[in-house]
Amino acid sequence: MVYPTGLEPVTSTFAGLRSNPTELRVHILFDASVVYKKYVKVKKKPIKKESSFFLLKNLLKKNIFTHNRTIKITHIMKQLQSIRGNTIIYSPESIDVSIEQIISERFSEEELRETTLADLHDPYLFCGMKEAVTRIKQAKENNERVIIFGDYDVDGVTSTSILMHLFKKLDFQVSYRVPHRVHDGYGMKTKFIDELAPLGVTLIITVDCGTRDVEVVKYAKEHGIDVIITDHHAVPEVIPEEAIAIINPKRKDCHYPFKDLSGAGVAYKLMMAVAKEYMEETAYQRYLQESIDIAAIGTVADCMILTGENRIIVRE
Ligand SMILES: [Mn+2]
Repeated sequence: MVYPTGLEPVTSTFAGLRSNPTELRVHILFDASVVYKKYVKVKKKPIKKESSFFLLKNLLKKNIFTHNRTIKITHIMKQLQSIRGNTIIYSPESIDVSIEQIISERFSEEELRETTLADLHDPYLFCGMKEAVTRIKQAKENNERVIIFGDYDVDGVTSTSILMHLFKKLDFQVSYRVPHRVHDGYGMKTKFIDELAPLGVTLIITVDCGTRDVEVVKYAKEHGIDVIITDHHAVPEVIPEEAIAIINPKRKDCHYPFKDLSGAGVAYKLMMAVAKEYMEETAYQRYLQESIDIAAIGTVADCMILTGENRIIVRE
C-alpha cells in the first residue's frame, strides 16, 4: 500500500494491541500527531496548543489530506468512538473488528509471519561487519581502551547498554559516553575526542549515531582513535570514509535484508557477531535471548515498524 508522504504507517503501538484495547487510542492519536507535524512542517505554521486530534479533524475539514486511509481513520473514529477532549472512547464489542481491519490494511501476510530468534539474519550480511569484528578483536588482544559512544534517547541508551554489557562480560577495557541532550546535542563532536584522547582511548564504537560525523571521525583518527560506526539514521551523500566500518542498514551499498532496525537493533547485530567469536554455542544462544529485551525497548521507543526482525526482537 502506498501512503502519502508523512502518513507512513506508525505501528509500534501494535505491541500488545490485542490484549490491551486502550492501545488503539494511542495509535490513532499518534497517527494524528504525525499528520499534525507534517502539516506544520509543510505550512511552516507555528505549533498551536491544540490537541493533535482536533488538528487532524480540522485538516480533514480543509481537505488537505484526501487519501483513503485518512478518511478511514475518521470513519473508524466516528463509528466506534465518542470524543471528549483528547480522550477517545470506543465500544468494546467492535474493537476487534477495527483492529483486524487496521492490521489487514497495513501489513502483508509475510510481514506478520510467526518467527523466532533463529530467523534473525546473519550479522555478516552487513557491510563493514567483518572489518568491525576484526578491529574489536584486535582491541581485546591489545587490551585497548574502548568507548561506546551513544545517544541520549531511549534507543541510544539501550544501544549503549547492549554493547557495554557484552564488552564488560568479555573483559574489555570499556566505558561509555552519552551526550547531554541540551548541552551536547546529538552525535559525536570534536570536544569528545579532546576529552577521550588524553585518557588513552584508541577505539570508539558509536551506537544510534555517527553516520554523518565525517569531520569528527577524521579528527579522531588524527588523535589516534579509530571509529566503528553503528547507526540506523538516514545516510547522507558524504559519509565518514575514514571510519573502520560504517554499519548502517540504510547505506545504499549495504544489502542487509532488513532496513528498519533501530539503533539498538543494529547494536544487537554487532553484539551477535562479536559474541559469536568468544562464546560457546549454548552460551551464545542464551546470551542472545537474555539481551534481546533491551533491544526490544529501543525498537519500540524509537517507533520502529513492527515487522521483520523488529517483530522478532519485540516478540522474543
Ligand atoms: Mn534511534
